[in-house]
Amino acid sequence: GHSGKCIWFTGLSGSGKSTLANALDIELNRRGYHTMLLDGDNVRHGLCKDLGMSEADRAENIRRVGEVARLFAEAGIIVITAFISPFRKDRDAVRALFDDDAFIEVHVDTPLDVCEQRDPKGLYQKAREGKIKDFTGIDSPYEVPPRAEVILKSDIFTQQELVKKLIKISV
Ligand code: GGZ
Repeated sequence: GHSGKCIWFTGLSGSGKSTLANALDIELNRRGYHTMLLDGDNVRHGLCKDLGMSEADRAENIRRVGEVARLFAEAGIIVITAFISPFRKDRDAVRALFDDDAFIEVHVDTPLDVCEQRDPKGLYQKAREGKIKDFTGIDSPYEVPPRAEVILKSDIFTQQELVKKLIKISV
């Protein structure tokens, strides 16, 4: 299909990826586009429930999500994904599955200290206490995307402003 593409959100836990991906999904549906939203909530309990948070397991998580995204994009659907996807090589491998104009990398660029202050699930606190290991930004790296098509500053702009920017680049 022509309009199928993948809008790939990446960013730290608590950066606002899921919230923005959700808001974009709703707005695209409102405008009549067929979309599919993939995030940890619907993927890590099913398709990827055998995977943990090691570097190798994250790579496999992202690989599977990328392949699913490609299948649905080929069917003409706008696929929106929201995963930390902290490793550049994993994101670039997904990018390579798509035509140049069919993969849009969106970096939700919220500073670590802001994410940690939000700490909506108390995970940063647990990571600081050593109760969660390999936590992104604490004891596992986040590799900033050097060439993201979109960079969103969720600590500076409103959700409405950011969704407007996303719509412009999505359709
Ligand atoms: C980072 C973790 C971890 C570790 C559990 N590091 O903010 P959340 O809670 O709701 O989303 C995060 C989610 C990360 O899953 P992803 O599939 O997005 O990760 S990746 O793309 O790297 O494969 C977080 C929670 O799971 N979580 N343990 N160690 N986030």
